Amino acid sequence: MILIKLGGSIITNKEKPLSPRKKTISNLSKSLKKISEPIIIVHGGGSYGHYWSVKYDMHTKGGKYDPRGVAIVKNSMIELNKIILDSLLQNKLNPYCLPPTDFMSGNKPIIKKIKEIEKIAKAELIPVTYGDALWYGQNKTFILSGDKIMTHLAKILKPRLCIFALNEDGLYSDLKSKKLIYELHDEIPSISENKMDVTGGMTRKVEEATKISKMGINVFFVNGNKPERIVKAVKNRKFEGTLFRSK
Ligand code: IP8
Repeated sequence: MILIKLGGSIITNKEKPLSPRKKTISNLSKSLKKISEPIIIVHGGGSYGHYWSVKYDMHTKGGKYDPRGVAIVKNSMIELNKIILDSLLQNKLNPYCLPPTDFMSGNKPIIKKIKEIEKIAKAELIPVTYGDALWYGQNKTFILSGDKIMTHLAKILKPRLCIFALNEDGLYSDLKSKKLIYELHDEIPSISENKMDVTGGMTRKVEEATKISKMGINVFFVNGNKPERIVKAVKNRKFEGTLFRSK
């Protein structure tokens, strides 16, 4: 089984509020169609969820947020999720919409529910979930990042490979020359940040990837604009991106 995170920066234009990159999403769907193994998709918030989270001053640490903000963030994620589902359907894939409230209780994963997701994926359906604003009791809400969801799912489901599709070729050892790091073991590379990201952007992604690789699972950062690279990686032909090789 393969876990794939479609980053917000690849499925939306992060510079422009509420702007899906429909052509890119469709190209990604077409490539995913070429994968014969069960897959689970997680997607980020991009210029939907993050845009509204910033507007309403909501952050991952959680708190008593403006209910209007919570409602709008959740609604915007459903909108973005629908765009992804529509694209998968149009490309003859069978997505199974799975809001994170289906398998999270506050900030805790529900193990039994997550185990069920594997069965859905093995039944030729593609579970599709996403980062979201989640209630966690006592009037508090937090923003659950899709990156964090990847770690929760990886820990319980032990996929063969975790893929993060980004708007970059991978991680760079030097941001100026954009020299790509092909393989990482323990070292943490230097990272550039995007201000529209309430869940910690690339730093968070690298943190989660490191946690997952320590579980004995390979993690691959790849350019989502070149979706054929995802297919090649899944088929073990070539890793054109950054591979966090597990121990
Ligand atoms: O883009 C965050 O998910 P991420 C989703 O995967 C929201 O960090 C609601 C901002």
